[in-house]
Amino acid sequence: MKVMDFRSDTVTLPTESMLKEMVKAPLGDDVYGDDETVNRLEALAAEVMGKEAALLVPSGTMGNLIAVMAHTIPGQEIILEESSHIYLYEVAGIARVAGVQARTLKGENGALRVEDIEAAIRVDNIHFPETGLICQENTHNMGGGVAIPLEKMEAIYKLGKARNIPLHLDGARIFNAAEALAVNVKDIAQYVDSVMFCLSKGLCAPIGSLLVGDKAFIAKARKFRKMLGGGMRQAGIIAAAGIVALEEQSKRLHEDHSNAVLLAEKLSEIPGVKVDLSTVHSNIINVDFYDTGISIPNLVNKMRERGILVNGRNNRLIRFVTHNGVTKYDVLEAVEVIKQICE
Ligand code: TLP
Repeated sequence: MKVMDFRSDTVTLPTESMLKEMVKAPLGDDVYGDDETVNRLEALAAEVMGKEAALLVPSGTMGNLIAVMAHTIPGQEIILEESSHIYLYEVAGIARVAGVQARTLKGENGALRVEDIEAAIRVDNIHFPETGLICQENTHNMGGGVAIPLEKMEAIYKLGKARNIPLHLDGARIFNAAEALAVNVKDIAQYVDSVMFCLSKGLCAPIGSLLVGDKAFIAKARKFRKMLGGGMRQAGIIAAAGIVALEEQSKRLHEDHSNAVLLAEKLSEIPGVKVDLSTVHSNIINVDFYDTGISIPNLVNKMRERGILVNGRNNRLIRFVTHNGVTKYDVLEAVEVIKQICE
């Protein structure tokens, strides 16, 4: 049976050119700084994001955790959107490992409001922790892949700078955000001190994320990476795929975005199925199946039996993610099958 996997863009397989580059990559021990290919990827990542330096880490989760550790001291409080990945899906690493307290704020489709952040910043009081960091996410995963506009990020940046609070961006899908906003990734990254972005999602690399920031921040981050066991040896094997991800795969994301629009439009024609088309900005869509009267676990199983893999979000939403492994024809075929399931 043909399988159409809409669970995540993390399921993408390395491309032919990645596999070729991995085999011939010059390698060395990266803990000594000797891996030429890792050094090349880190230099490229810093340049692309307009920052001084970069660090290759095994996963987005580790990159975010290291960023929080490098920006804060234990006992501080950090501001996050209440459905952000760092808060919901990273096993409370910020609490257990970084030792900070989360102050969550309700966003609008994932976007934090600058007024809410201003009100949440702690004042000097013997009872209060200090606010140590403001985190944002762009595109916003739980918000349905929405791209947060630059003006909002700029306003938050100005507030952070005025109050001397650093800013971190979970930019796991920053290239999708740049595509959706029709800007360069640098234009987004300029409004934060550090960005974590993933090579292993829509960009198709098998493993790896990067953390970018200024030199002093990355030097601190490098030490925390070692502490967490993320110091890798001949990591050029994965960095080689990462270079291809940045150079080639970042240019094809518009295909995933148009497939997401097609999928959203076609699914919303099925009776009982709803998609807020105004939130379909990138490659993630949240689809509301509540009015079909079929439970989400049941729908997910029925789709699986017919070769369509998806993840349920809650008791009404299923998330669909488009990526290099699904074509326009897969989208149309999947819609036909889902129509039959919902009838
Ligand atoms: N997201 C995964 C799952 O963990 C939910 C997915 O399939 O979308 N930030 C954001 C915004 C993410 O979506 C993810 C992964 C991460 C960070 C963590 O990256 P990894 O999986 O590399 O640790």
